[in-house]
This record gives sequence, C-alpha cells and structure tokens, in this order.
Amino acid sequence: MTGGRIVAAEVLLTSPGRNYVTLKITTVDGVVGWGDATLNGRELAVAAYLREHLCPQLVGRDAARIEDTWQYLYRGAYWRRGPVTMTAIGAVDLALWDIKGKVAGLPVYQLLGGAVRDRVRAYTHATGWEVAQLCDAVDAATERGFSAVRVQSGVPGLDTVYGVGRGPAYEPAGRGTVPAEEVWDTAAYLRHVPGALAEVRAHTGPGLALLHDAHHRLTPIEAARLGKALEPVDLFWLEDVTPAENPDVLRRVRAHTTTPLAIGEVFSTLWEFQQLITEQLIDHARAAVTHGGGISALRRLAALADVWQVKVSPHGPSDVSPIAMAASVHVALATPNHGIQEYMGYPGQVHEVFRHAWTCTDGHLHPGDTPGLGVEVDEALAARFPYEPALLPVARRRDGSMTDW
Ligand code: KDG
Ligand code: MG
Repeated sequence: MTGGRIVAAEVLLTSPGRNYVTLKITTVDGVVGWGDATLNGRELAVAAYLREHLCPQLVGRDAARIEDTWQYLYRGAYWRRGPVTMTAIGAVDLALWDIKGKVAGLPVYQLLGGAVRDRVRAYTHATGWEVAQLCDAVDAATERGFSAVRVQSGVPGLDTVYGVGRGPAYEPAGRGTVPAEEVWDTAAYLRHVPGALAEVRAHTGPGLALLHDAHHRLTPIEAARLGKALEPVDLFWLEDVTPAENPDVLRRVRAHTTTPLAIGEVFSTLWEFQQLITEQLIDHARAAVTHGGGISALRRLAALADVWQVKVSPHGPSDVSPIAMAASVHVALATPNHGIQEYMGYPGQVHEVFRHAWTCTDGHLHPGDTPGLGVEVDEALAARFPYEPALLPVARRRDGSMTDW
C-alpha cells in the first residue's frame, strides 16, 4: 500500500492562543496527513494560496510521490520562491511525509535514514527588562533542564524591544488589522547589550550556551562591532545580526569577529543560503521546516551545509506549529549536521488542539515513535478557537522613519 490518490485537501484556521493555518490531506485509503502553513501575520495569504491554487491541483495526485509533488508545485507555479509560496509547498510536503510514515507504519525519522542521535538539543528563550530579571529567567530555563538559552534584554530608554515581553512569554504578534508601532534606537541597543550579556555570563558561569537575536536591525559594520564586543560573552550564536538581503556584506562581519553567526529564519529557499554556506559566512542555517519548503527542502539544505561545515538549526518560535515542530525534530534526529532546535514553547491550548507524540524533556526534544509525524489535530476543539487577525509590529527610528523590526 502506498497511501493512494489524494481525495481531499482542506485548510483549517484556528487560534488556540495564537493563529495557526493547518493543511489536511486525505487519501482514497482514508489516511490523513497534516501540514503546517502558518506564516505569522500573513496567515490568510497562505490559506488562500493553498485553497485557491494548490488544493485543487493536489486532488487526484499520488500521495506517495512526495518529491515529484514538490517539484510540480515549485516549478509549476512559474512564480517561484517567496515565503507565501514556499510555506504552502512546505505544508503539502509535511502532510505527504506524514502520510508516507503512516502508510509505512514508521515515524518519519526512520524514513529519513534513522536516528543519528538519541535526542535533539533545544534552546529556549529568556527575557528581562533588567539584567536581574533576565538572570532569573535564565535560571528558570536551566531549572527546566535547558543547556542553551536565548537571552534578550531590555534597553534603557526604549519601551519596546524585540524579544522582551511584558508577560511571562514574549509573543510579538498583536491582535488587530493594523500593526503596533515600536520605536527603535540602534545606538542605545549597542551601548547596552554587550554589558548586559556580560553580566548574564558572569551570573551563569562558562558552561551554559547563551544565544542572542539581533533581529535584522544592524548595518554590517554595527553587526561587526556587536559581534566583536560580545566575544568575551562566548555566545553559542549571534542571530540575524544584519538583514541578509546582501549576502556579500557578511564577509565584512566575518572579517571582524569570531562570534558564531546564525541566519535564515526568513529565508524561503536553498538559494538564499547558497553563498552564505559556500563561503562559510554563517555557522548555523536557521530555515524553518515549513517556511523553507518542507522536509524535502530542509534535507537538501542540510546536505549542502554539511559540505561546508555549517549546521542546520531550525527556527522554532510559537508561530511554528506543533506539526512543524514535529517535522523539524524528525529531521534533526536523522541529520548529522543538525546544530540545535529552537523551542520557545506554546501559549494557550495549543498542545490540546495539536496532540503530539514529540516531547521536550530536560532541554531536549524527541519526535516519538508514532507512525508519520506523530501529530493529530483535534478538529472539534480547533473549531472553538476561530482565527483572529493579528500582525507583527513595525519599527520606526526616533525620527519617525521606518526601520527593520
Ligand atoms: O514571526 C516572527 C517570529 O517568528 C520571529 O520574530 C522569532 O526571531 C524569532 C526567533 O528567532 O524565534
Ligand atoms: Mg530570530
């Protein structure tokens, strides 16, 4: 049995604490595969792309032909690449791998060659307006067993800072149809962050892996300066230190600092990574398994990265649904050059809507041994949480001009 032809492809929207877009593919044999199609703040665009364009093309196709379907959808659109297109293709890819695993009676990681490690190291987030509060958050993460923690600090004079929340967890997307506006001041950030992270390092001692996300805000020379200033902190990585639209500029950053660099959560394809990997301008490729085109695409990325001693360390905030988290962890378990998996955790009743076999214990993830991806969606419960428009913030400099959020 291969799973047979696809007889239905449907899109579900749900918001059990935050918005998710889910693809459900059903085969003639009654096997159901689940894919994640969530693109934070642009959910309806992907839902429409799937409903209007891909779902009709999926019906009647052989569910077993995963790679052929990927190629068909990628090359077939003519308008290739881009986050909406690639997230939609990623959702289809995940659902088809789920079906293949269920048909084979095997967890997806077994189909990918089997485990190359016993468990997948994860990092989580710690956030604090003041250093003392940040240190408390780091301690709380290590008490939960995490050996790697992303640290985001408040900046004096700024009321909003990327990664630093007002509640216990930081959820950047705000409800409504118009984005919140934040004020950003790079000079204030650069003055404060090296000292704040040095205090965190002094608090933790040398053993803990500390990560920091600059979230695309710096110019190349500012990025170089920050990387250099943070060298004594011995970061595991400095993330999205500058917008990577011009890969060449990473050469300048690299020339000035040995702080490891991680980039790529907003990338959609292998080609955006190509130069960064082949010139070893980054240490960790951060593609999300869905936004980057699915398991099939992430495996190709890992194969390319492995040649250049670059690790694949996928994006995993709460906007990557538990279905995508499952897929990411299956790939991680079976991929030699996997680095670390981001695990922010989930708000509300997400774990009840998406019942998952994967576990997060002592700072490590495991996909479980349920056939397929190991996630089932409780559709009745999902329907009780209707989609609500929500958007990521935008950012302006102190003079009112737009900058990168
Ligand atoms: O939707 C945007 C978030 O996914 C992003 O801001 C989170 O940068 C992020 C991270 O590293 O988790
Ligand atoms: Mg990030």
